[in-house]
Amino acid sequence: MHIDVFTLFPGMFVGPLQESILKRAQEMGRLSIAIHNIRDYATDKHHITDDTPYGGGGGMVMKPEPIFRAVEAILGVGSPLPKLGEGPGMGASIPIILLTPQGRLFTQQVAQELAGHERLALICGHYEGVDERVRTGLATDEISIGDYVLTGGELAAMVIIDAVARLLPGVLGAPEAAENDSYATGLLEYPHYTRPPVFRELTVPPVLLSGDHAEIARWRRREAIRRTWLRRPDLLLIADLNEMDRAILADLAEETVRVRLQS
Ligand code: 6GU
Repeated sequence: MHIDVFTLFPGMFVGPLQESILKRAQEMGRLSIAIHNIRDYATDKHHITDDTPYGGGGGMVMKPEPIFRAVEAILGVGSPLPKLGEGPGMGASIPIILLTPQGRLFTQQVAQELAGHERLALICGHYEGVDERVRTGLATDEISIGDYVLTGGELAAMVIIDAVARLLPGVLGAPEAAENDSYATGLLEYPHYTRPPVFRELTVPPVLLSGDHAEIARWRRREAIRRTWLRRPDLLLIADLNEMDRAILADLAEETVRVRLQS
């Protein structure tokens, strides 16, 4: 996959993309990332990229021309750029994703969807906002990474790159590593332990040392359901639960009632 990032702050991307799994993904040739400075595409003498909002009010707004020029220079002007609202079926066209707090929520499902593309373009919004014509005339999608406000789309772009990169074939060591993730299964992950068996009097659940793989699988499923029930009951409503999972859930509910009656 190739990802083009359009930003006013390319320096923010130095570091996070050059470490660990993202570094390896690039070295393996599974991922390439190009960071483009929007300012380089401003045509005026001072390379101005923002301006005051029409209608007044505080703050600055990112001007449309440098962003259009940058994206068209890199992706190729005249290539049929699909418009927002055309939905899926965009075929081989490149998603042009605007990153702002107004976008659709980024989830594991969206990460999987994006991982299916050969190429992505990410535009990082900044300041009080981006001229609306970037949204209506250039972007094909608009994404937010959560219900909070960041100073700009750069950190969001890095979050998306990270979440998408680890889904690309061959990037993670074991193929099952991504499949067992929280959210991929619809449940939070079960607790993990490694050596030593006793650390500061904290022990490892004996079942994990038993070598009984069927029993271990049952324990893990139960603990994943327990954790999801306690921390994110909203996920259980949409999780893919089988008969045995439902029995575990009923059992956990009973266990909780027992514990409450005891205390
Ligand atoms: Cl994509 N941008 C900004 N500025 N803030 C955000 C965001 C994006 N997603 C959540 N908060």
